[in-house]
Amino acid sequence: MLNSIKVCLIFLNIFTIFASPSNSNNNENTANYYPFVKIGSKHYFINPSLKMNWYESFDYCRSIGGDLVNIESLEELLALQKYVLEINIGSQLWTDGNDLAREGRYTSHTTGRPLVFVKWTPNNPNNQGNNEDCIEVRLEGDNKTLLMNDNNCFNEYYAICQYRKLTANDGRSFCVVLDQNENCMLRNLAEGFTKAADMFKSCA
Ligand SMILES: [Ca+2]
Ligand SMILES: [Ca+2]
Repeated sequence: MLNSIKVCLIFLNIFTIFASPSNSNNNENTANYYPFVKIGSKHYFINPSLKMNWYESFDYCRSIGGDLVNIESLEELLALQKYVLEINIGSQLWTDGNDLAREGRYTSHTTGRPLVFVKWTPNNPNNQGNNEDCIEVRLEGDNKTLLMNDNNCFNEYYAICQYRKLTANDGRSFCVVLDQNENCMLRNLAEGFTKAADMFKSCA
């Protein structure tokens, strides 16, 4: 069992090595983010042909390499507002915010932490019918302002997915588990893969 865990960690660590800043030039290529598009400082994807309940939306975003959006600032909300207006989707859209675990305590399902930013529609969140635990964003008023509202998690809306990036913390967490020899072995293995990839390139 321990060996299986180590093998998993080894492959995850190899992935981290290849996804390190030394390869960042490729990662900046927009094509690598497909179908996500850059809006402000993040990459997002909204499927205009798919409305889902909140749980399905969360699974859907995970299945394409993302998470339901965790809106962290007014700048991010305004950038999304501009994009939603541009694509003229004109409806309600799910975010990852919810108070499913404890009524009135709104957390990000992506980070597991309290929301760092909220901008509610008037008189919300109101947990209407004691049955509103998931946060949508919707265009409100003549000014078409994107604002948040708690709503029934089983309502079907579009999902705003955000691209999920490995962070430096992900790399560190694996290194803590592996000892120095194993990390050296991984580095050698990664270098071996790089050399093999170069060899195949020269064949082409
Ligand atoms: Ca609630
Ligand atoms: Ca509400």
